[in-house]
Amino acid sequence: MTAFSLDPEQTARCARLREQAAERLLPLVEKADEGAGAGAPGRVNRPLVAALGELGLLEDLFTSGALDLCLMRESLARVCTEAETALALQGLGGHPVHAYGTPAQRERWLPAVGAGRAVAAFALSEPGAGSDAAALALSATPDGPSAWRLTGEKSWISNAPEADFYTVFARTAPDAGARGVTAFLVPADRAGLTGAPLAMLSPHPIGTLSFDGVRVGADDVLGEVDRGFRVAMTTLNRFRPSVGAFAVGMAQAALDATLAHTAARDAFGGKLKDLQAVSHQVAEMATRTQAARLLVYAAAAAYDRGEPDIAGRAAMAKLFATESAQFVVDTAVQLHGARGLLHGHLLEHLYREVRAPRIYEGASEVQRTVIAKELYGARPQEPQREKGTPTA
Ligand code: COS
Repeated sequence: MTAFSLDPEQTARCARLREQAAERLLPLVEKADEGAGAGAPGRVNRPLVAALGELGLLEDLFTSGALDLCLMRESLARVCTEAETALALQGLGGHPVHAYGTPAQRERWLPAVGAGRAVAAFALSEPGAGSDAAALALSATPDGPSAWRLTGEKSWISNAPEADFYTVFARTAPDAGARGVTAFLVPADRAGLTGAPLAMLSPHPIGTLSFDGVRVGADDVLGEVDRGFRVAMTTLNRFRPSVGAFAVGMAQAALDATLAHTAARDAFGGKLKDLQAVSHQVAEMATRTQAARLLVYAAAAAYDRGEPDIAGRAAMAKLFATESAQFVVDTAVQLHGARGLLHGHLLEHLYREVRAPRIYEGASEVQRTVIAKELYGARPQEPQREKGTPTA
C-alpha cells in the first residue's frame, strides 16, 4: 500500500469480505432478530461467531497486521455491523492471550477463539473507573503463595455475561495506580463469577460482572504480576485504529445510502441531488469519510512498522474517525428525512450503532489527552525563538 491507496490485492480482499458479509453473515443476524427479538440485551449471537470462524476471519485476527485488521473491520461494517463487532470483540478479548499468554493458555483458548467456538471478552472498565482506567479497584488479594481471590465489579463489558472467558484487569498492589494492576485470564465457569446483561442503545451484547472471591492462580496471569496496565494499553494501541475503521465502514454505508437516495428522490421539480444544499452536504460527508480512512490506514501502517508514536496516532485515528462517522450518519439521516428514522431502516440502525464508539476503548476526551501528552512529551521545553531573533 502507498500512503494514498490500497493495492489491488487488498481491494479485492475487501470486496470478498463484503460479499461474505452479505451472503453468510447478515442472514444470521436477521434470523436472530426474528427469533430472540431485535436487540435482546446481553445475548451473544453464537451462530454468527461460529460463521466468522468458519470463514477463517477469526484466525486472521491473530495472524494479520493492524492494517489488515482495519480493512476487515471496515469491510464488514459496511454490510453488517453485528458481524464486525462480534469479530472485533474476539480480537479484543483474545489479543492479550495471544500477545502475553503462556503456551498453555494459548493452546487452551486461541484455537477455540479462532474457530468461533469460544467467546472472548476484555474486562477493564468498572462502575468507578472508566476513562481513569488506572483507578480500577477490583481487588486481587493473596490467597496462599501464588494465588489470589478476585473481589469486586466490572461494568460495560462487551460479550458479558455470556463470554467463555474474560481478560480481567485487577488490582494486586493497592495505592500503586497503573503499576499495581495485573491481567488475569478468567474462565467464565470459575466459582464466584456471575454477571448480568445491560440493556443499552448499542446493539451488541454488554453486561456487568461480579467477582465474589473468584480464585485465580499463577497459571491464570497474563504477562507479569503488577504489569497488567501495559497489557491493557498495548491491546488498546492495536485496536484503537480499528475502531476508527469500524466507524469509517459505517460512514461509508451511510454515504452510499445517501448517494442512492438523493439521486433518486424527486423534490422541487428535480432530484434532491440537484439542490446545492444537498450535494454540498454529501460532498462534505465524502470528504470527512475519506480523511478519516486515510488517518486510520496511516495509524495502522505505523503500528505494523513498529514506529514509536503509535499511541498518539492510534488516538488521532480513533478520535477523528468516530467523530466524523457521527457527523456523516447524522447528516445521512437528515437527508433521508423521516424514513431514515423508521425502525429497521439502515440509517436508524447506524444512528444507534455510531454513538458508542465515541465512548468505548477510550472516549474522545481520552484520545485528546493521549495526543496532547505525546505532543508535549516530544517537544523541546524552551519556547521557540521567533524568526530573525539573534541566537547569541
Ligand atoms: N501504550 C503503552 N503503554 C502505555 C500507554 C499506551 N498507550 N498508556 C500508558 N502506558 C503505560 C505508561 O508507559 C506507564 O508505564 P510505566 O508505569 O511503566 O511508566 C503506565 O502505562 C501508566 O501510564 P500513565 O501514567 O500515562 O497512565 P494514566 O493513568 O495517566 O492513564 C489514560 C492514561 C487516560 C490514557 C488511560 O487511563 C486510558 O487509556 N483510559 C481509557 C481506558 C479505556 O480505553 N477504556 C475502555 C476499555 S475497552 S471498552
